[in-house]
Amino acid sequence: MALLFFCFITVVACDQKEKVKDETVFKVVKTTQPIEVDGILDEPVWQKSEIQSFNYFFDVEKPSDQQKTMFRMLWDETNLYLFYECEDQFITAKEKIRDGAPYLDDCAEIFLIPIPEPAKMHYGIEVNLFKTSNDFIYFNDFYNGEFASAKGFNPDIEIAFTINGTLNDNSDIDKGWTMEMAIPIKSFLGVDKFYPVKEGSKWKFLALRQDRNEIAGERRIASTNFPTNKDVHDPNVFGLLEFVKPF
Ligand SMILES: [Ca+2]
Ligand SMILES: [Ca+2]
Ligand SMILES: [Ca+2]
Repeated sequence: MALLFFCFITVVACDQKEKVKDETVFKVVKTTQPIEVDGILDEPVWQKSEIQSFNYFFDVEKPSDQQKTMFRMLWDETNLYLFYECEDQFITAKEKIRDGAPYLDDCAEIFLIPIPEPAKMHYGIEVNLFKTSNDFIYFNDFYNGEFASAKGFNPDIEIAFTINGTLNDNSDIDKGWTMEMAIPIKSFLGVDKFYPVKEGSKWKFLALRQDRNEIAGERRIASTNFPTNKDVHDPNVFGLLEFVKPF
């Protein structure tokens, strides 16, 4: 009986390993050069980073809703660095209060689980073009099957953006915007004990963008780097990233 049980466990473990092996892994390259967080992609190391585009859209109602986003990420001993390049014909921002609703604006977002499996929690950071951040720890099943967000999570994120166009003025057609962020690794202190930020560690993540194109109302389009079922907080739709050494 004991042997049977052992075999069963082995098969399950092998299955899970296969799953992990088949998954696309987004490589996050280590930078040995300082990154100036200014919204400009001129550090040579960014050219060595992998690029993911956000090809999975939802709530698209017209062709102009489907706007392109390119996403890059780097790491060093102190920070995770993120870079979003967003094409955008209508650049908008409203929310100015931290932990409010910047996700109803043009907004760059990242959800992170500091282990390579879908836990029932993730860190979320969502930033609009007023540098307003909604940052939280999301619990999928906190109480009676309901989620809850711990919004008291307020990491000291460095944020910079550029705008090629006009903010909150739809009388013209804009080109787009960029956002560069440095998220301190110490924000994950304690929870990173299993897979600390170092070469070879893998984390689950989802990178996304909200795209608001109208000044009035709350209509917006979302796009992600991995396919989702519209529930972007479902950890089962997250993909994998791996921290790798400098090229
Ligand atoms: Ca820069
Ligand atoms: Ca917060
Ligand atoms: Ca927009």
